[in-house]
Amino acid sequence: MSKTMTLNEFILDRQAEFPFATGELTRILGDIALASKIVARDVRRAGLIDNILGAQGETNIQGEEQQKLDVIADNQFIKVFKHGGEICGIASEENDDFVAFEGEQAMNGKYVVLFDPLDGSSNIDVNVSIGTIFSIYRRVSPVGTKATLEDMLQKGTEQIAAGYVLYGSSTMLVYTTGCGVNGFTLDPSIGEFCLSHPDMKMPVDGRIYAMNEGNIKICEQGLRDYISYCQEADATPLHPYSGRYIGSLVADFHRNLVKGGIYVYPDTTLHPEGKLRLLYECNPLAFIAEQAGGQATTGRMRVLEIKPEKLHQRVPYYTGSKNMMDKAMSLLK
Ligand code: P6P
Repeated sequence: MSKTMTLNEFILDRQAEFPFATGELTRILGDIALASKIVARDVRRAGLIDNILGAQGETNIQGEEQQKLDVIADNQFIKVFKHGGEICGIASEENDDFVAFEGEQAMNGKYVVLFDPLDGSSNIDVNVSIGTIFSIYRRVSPVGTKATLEDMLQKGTEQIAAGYVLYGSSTMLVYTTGCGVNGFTLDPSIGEFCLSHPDMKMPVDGRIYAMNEGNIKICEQGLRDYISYCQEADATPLHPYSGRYIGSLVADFHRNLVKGGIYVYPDTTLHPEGKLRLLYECNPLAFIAEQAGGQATTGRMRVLEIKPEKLHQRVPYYTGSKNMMDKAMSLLK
């Protein structure tokens, strides 16, 4: 029985892969792990704590009704980032504008974090898996000054680390620093994330497609052709594919990472730019997908190459197994 390796031990063990950090990444990922454990605790009790269930009664910049747990999770992550000493500013799905932290220690931070504190939160009240998604960049503004919007609007190729936490049947943290993808499962008995999925690779093929097919009549013909291909009974030995749509991006993405598959949220007549947000949903998962051997595009270009223009910019999103993505892109063209 090999020794259990905790997240901290793993990061220290792989420190050399992260050349310009003297413990900085350890502290940032440690902060994310701490906040995730607290959010996981609240998610596990959401049905019991009346003041958590239900909407906050406000709407965020996305025009979405904010769930109380959304706000609690957002505050929890901001708190650990603000006091961790490595982060000079953040951008979050739940905050209209980015936040440049005050104080000398924070302004000397070299990194910014962009995150969706609780993606899929409409699933909270029906007890379906939800997730946190995060993306870490080195700041481009001078150390010692306040973080700027430019720090937040960097291409996905500039990410130095990215990952997600899945609050599912177990709580998992999956991340990459550009040297592969590794997954850690929270062991509640010791309160530690332990390495459970080393060197994760997205199967090159799969037979699961994830799309809200309610949009099938308002998306482009090429995608309709691809979904028809997935549903053909004898196109290949893998056919027909299975349709699986959880309605929680992190859960759908994680299943595809483990089993192979494709997730699609296209531009439609209702969402002409797509629904998912580039900076704190699409880019971090695209980094992980590519590091695991998969792909992530807008249907027209590699997501990581997009130069962001707005904090809450939306893009059409296709991500998954290489062969499935190749087929989908060929039909979109
Ligand atoms: P729809 C959740 O709001 C989310 O951002 C993703 O987690 C999820 O995949 C998608 O939107 C669901 O959107 O329009 O299918 O309900």
